[in-house]
Amino acid sequence: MIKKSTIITLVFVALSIQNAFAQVFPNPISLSTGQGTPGSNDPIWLVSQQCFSSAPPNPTSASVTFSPAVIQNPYNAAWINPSTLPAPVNNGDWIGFSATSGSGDNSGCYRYYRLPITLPADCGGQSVTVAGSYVLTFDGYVDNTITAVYVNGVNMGIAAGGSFSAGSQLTFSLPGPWLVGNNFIDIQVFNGPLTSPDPSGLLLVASPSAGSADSDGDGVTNINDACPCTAGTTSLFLPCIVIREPSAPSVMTHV
Ligand SMILES: [Ca+2]
Ligand SMILES: [Ca+2]
Ligand SMILES: [Ca+2]
Repeated sequence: MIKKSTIITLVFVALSIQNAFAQVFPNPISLSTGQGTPGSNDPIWLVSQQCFSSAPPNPTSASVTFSPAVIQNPYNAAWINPSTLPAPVNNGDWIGFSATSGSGDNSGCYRYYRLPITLPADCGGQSVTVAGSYVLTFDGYVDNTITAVYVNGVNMGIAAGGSFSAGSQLTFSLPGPWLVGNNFIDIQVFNGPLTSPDPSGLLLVASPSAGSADSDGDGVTNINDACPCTAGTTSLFLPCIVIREPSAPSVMTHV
């Protein structure tokens, strides 16, 4: 006969494991656009169904509705080849409103690309709601221009820029404001010029220029850290899963 205390212990262990899985901060590499088969829906990125001709509303407004972004098939030949980016950020691809947005999409208008992410309560011992405790730094390649970036509806005030060729990326950092639980990163993209249709797309990856940022202080920089907010070695129950394409060389460290 199983003792009541044993059952309680087993339930506690089960809840702890579930809790541990709920407390994983995403490694920045796992957030790249276009991680999937060309022509299929992006597994994590969404795009607004509307292309706003002027004064786009706040992306959290009810008037903005989203559907899955689509991995370009093929991407426009003038755009940077995503596989030429340095490992480990060569795991992404171009996305758009349809599989052929790279050939032509509405132009003279603004679309939002949205990344929903779920965040635990604290990063490296500091509340995630404290600005700068968890920082994501991205490189955005775009046709034609990134015009604004929002975190949970707050405009980050990032100067517009970026383009689609090698070296023309817009690099930007997002220090928050993060919430415990569900968060939204929204990238506002303007597609020009004023002819329609015209190629449009977005390739967003973690920026290698984030350099030495190390949120949990364990000596492994965030971009190479499978658990960027958990210092020390992994235990059996810590789900420090490296999400990578099978073909990509593994450089992340489980610490
Ligand atoms: Ca264009
Ligand atoms: Ca680290
Ligand atoms: Ca770590």
